[in-house]
Amino acid sequence: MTDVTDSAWLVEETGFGPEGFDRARANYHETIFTVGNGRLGTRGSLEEGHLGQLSGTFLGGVYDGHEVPVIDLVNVPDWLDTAVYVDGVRLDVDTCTVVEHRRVLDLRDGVLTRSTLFEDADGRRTRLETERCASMADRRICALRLTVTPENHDGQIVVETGIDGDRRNLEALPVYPAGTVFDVRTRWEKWALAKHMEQTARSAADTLYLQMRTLDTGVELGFLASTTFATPPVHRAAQQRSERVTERTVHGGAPVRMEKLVAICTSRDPDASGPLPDRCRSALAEQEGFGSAGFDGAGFGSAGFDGAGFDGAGFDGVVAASRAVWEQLWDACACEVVGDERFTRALRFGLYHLLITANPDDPTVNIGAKSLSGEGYRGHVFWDTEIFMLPFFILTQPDTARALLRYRHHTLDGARANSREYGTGGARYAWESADTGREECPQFTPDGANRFWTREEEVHVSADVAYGIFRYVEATGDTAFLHDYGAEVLFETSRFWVDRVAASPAGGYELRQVMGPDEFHSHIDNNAFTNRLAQWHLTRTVALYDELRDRHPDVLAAVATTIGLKPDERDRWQAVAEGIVGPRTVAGVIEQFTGYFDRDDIPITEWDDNDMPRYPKGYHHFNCETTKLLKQPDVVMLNYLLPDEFSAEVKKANFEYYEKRTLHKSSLSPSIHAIIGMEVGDTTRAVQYFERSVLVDLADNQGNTAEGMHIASAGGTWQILVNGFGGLRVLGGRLSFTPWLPGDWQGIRFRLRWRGRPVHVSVDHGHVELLLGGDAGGTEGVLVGGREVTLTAGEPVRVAR
Ligand code: IFM
Repeated sequence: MTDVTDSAWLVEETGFGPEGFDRARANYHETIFTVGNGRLGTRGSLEEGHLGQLSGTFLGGVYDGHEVPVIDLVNVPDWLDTAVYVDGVRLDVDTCTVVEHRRVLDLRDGVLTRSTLFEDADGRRTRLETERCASMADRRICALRLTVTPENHDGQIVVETGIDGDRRNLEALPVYPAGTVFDVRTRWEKWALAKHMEQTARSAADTLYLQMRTLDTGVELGFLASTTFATPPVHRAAQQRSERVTERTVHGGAPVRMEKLVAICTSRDPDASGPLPDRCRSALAEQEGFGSAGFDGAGFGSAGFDGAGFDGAGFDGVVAASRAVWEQLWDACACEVVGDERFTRALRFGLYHLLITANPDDPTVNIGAKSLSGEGYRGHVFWDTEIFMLPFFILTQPDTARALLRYRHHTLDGARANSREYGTGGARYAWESADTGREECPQFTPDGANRFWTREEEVHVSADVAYGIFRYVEATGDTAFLHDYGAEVLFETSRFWVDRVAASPAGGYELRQVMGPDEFHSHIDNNAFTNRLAQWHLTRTVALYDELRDRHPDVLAAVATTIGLKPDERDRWQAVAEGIVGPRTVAGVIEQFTGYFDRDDIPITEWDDNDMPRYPKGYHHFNCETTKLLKQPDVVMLNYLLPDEFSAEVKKANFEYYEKRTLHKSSLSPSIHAIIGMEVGDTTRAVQYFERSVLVDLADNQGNTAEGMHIASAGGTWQILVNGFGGLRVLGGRLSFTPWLPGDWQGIRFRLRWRGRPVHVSVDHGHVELLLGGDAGGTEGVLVGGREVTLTAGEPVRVAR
């Protein structure tokens, strides 16, 4: 087991006795124990499986829509697929008693370690230990190590391991009477299942190879597994049947120790060329020294039977290489609540999940609302990326931020088609996007009972993408990105806005029939958030156009040629930006949309155990239209996103007004109220929202972590640390820190990257300490509590608060 040297880096599951394995929480643990590397995620399911398990491996960008109403992120072949038998009895939680069970996820290197002691009906006790990881150093590689140790017997041990391609996605649960509860063993069996793959090749000899193809999208997926044993098995048989390849090894002595390396290559990998089996083979061969005979044609025998199995780097080598990359990742985003292990662990846990779901090397993929940790929201990409997660990547892992934004450029054709479909020009980003950028948002709830309008009306996502681009360029100075990709996206989305607006009878332009971030109100006109962000988008794009025209005419000419841009379009963007109607304001409170102030004011009077509001009696997700109740922040979100543009009084007035009416029925919501709560002085509420947000998945406080991580909330939680407690805003293009700390905290630390240089920030009750990194001599002007401070690289600065 992992050495417990720093428990603020470790997430654990522990059980003893008859309840040693908590079946009711198995799916929750599968989500939180997901291992991954940005390219793929594998849920933390037990290798041997059990009733009620919801296992899955997901590869970024691998979607399929075969015979389902809405495209799915495909649950691809299971590379873990391993079972152990003792004298013919299978070791699993359905067959045996679990005497002890412990798992530890080490956030430092992404290795999930397990130790389970099983007892069978005849009293034989056998310990099964595993370690697994998805390599960060080579995203094609996954590794598993298995140790089987009999504790009170000398029974025969058989290990079966392979690749299982017989996988299904969950499709829909039939409608049952309200209140129906299913046994945890059978709950997933009630669901209709969607098949998304067919086998295209397989072989089972020295190595195990399975190739599957997604049925509609035609993505080929190659999985090649190679095993080595510390002590040669006495017998080995490779087996194959439809969609599954395995090997069965019989062992003459104990303990049994196996290492399994799996290479996963696909036809959609960037720069992929050559046959998939060859690419998988060379990926394994590159894992220096790993049981080479197992896959080079010399035969399993020489690697597996001569005891030479662990000669080379093997599992440890994969982990060591991966750990070296993890160290760099953590170095860039280290953070801590000083002296508070629980919050530090929870913050790191969120960052771990962000890091394992974003791939800096693939600009054709993005992050789904449940990351690569589950099937919730079918792997679709929302505004969650640009508004909740991108700030973390921009300010700590800018290469990853760049790749995430390039996905928007990659899917621009899909966005163009979306816009055409709704009768406008340019490009309109999908509310729910997958592999092509086409709109994938369902129109109805799965039971058909309720209509969603987000697909048609939540158009602010196009401005959110623009917001992400401008914030990225501001923080990194990466004008090459702007020139090569950003400008085209910004121009095309600006074209969408000028077609989407309607002339107002009172003069100017309106945006009608929209839905703001608060999704309780549909078909509304002039949502303050949407209007203002579209205006900001257009204004910034006009400025960009002018800058390109004046300073980079070649760049402008190239983009203009690509998209057929005419000079008068710029003037139209400006005219619409200047003419978009502003919101009604009463005593500083911005009306969320036209007529909002006239809706029914239904008080929130009850809060749950997490101090989160309950729906007032008689209200639910689909009937708050006529009320002032909000699902999640809308105006308050706007105040946060454009900090330069609203006075302290306006922010306070809006927070106080909308806080009373916000139900926080999205996991995205509390983070924004935490940050603005701190800014306007409602610190009690702010801390409650922080706790809610930071523990959303570890404490499963939404009750649905089983379906996947609330990954936007992890991004929002990082923003609470940095923008809330750290008080970071970018004002007039400069970093500005106005921290606030709860009285019982010692301090916080976090690291940022600003215009190519690291900035280390440390805050306690007396001081803010800042250290600018990078080449000697570099300087950066910042604000601390409103005072100007110049940072010089390598020289720590301590400022009294
Ligand atoms: O994008 C969010 C939305 O704001 C609220 N419902 C869930 C979506 C996906 O996380």
